[in-house]
Amino acid sequence: MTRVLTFGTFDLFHIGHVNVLLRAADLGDHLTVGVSSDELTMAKKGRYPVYREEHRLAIVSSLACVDDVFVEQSLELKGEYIAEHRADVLVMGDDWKGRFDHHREQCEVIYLPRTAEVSTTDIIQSIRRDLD
Ligand code: C2G
Repeated sequence: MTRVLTFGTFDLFHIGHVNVLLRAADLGDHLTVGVSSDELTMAKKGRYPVYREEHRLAIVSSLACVDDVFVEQSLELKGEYIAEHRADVLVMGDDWKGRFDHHREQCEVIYLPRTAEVSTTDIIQSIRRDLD
């Protein structure tokens, strides 16, 4: 059984999130998703997510392609998370390309291309524009 692990904030859940999770699930038999905590998202992106942590976890865990979820507290704990969840494959979006290569000692590391022309930031901006 091949166990896949991936990470993300998954705020304002959109088609780019669906695509990466379906592709990650296709790489193995079991998919675990580390959903970034509100505080980690603030540290990564400089703003709190629109949807709070419990809601983002509930959305991601409700997907048929996702077997397990947990809260990702820090980018620096990847090695511990890989070991804890016995991951054979770590999947990341290619905006993180190269960043987690040192985990190749522990498991396979695959960067998947992002879906073009959709992002949480663009959705927030377009709602703001429409309200103005
Ligand atoms: N994504 C995508 N295409 C988009 C937008 C997002 O493929 N248009 C992917 C990202 O590459 C990532 C996942 O969707 O794999 C979640 O994206 P974010 O919520 O932006 O999360 P991110 O900041 O990449 O979190 O440990 C690392 C992080 O927590 C990764």
